[in-house]
Amino acid sequence: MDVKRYLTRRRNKRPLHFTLLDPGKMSARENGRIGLMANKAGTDAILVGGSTGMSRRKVDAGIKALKEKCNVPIILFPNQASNLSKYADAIFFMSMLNSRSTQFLITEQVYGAPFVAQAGLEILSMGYLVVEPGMEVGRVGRANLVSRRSPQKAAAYALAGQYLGMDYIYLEAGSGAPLPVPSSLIRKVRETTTVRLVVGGGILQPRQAAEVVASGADIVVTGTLVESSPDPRHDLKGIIEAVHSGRVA
Ligand code: 1GP
Repeated sequence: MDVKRYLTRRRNKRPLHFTLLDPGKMSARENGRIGLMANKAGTDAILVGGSTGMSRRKVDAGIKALKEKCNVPIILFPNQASNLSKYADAIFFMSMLNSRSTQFLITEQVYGAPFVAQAGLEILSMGYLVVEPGMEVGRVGRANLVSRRSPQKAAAYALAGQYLGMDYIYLEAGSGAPLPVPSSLIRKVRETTTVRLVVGGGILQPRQAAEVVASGADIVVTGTLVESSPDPRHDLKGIIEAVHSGRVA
């Protein structure tokens, strides 16, 4: 599967929704079950990643279960080199642009690159930018968080990522954030760059997803929603419709 081509073709029609699943938090079977539900609800791709309780064995098993059940691309969204899997369709090969630690800027990437080459994983290059409050990923990644009131700073980071050759920029508020990345910040990054813009963290309502898209996001990511909602199928459908149509049904 040529994932980049698939995503470009789909994005040319409408904004995209990705579902983030964490094999560190659930069994492979559960991964497959939720992936199938998200696939049926219309999600455009599944990201596999997480920051705690991960191992290559768990990621391999989770991805195999997803590949059995789903027909959308399964894309690695890794937190470290030791959790990569050859079974994915592609990898967001990413650097945390605002980390204070060389580990997340380049060291994990150096460890992971030979594995990625040997596995023949398709590369989607990404600059990852953590915005306040940043949650667990901001803490673990030792991020110099971008203030919610600093659209200029976010745009400068994103432009630097673009100039370094990154095709995607991910604006991340952190999984479980009380509020998504603010519209003013998304808009400024959109106006300043030509990258594919991914936005995630704290998106639980269709209204929030529609606003993120209206501000200029190409791709909206939700994770927590499927884990926390009492009716995930219904809630996910609402979010996906809002992303695809750009408005709340
Ligand atoms: C985390 O942006 C993603 O990397 C998803 O965040 O879990 O808050 O949806 P949520």
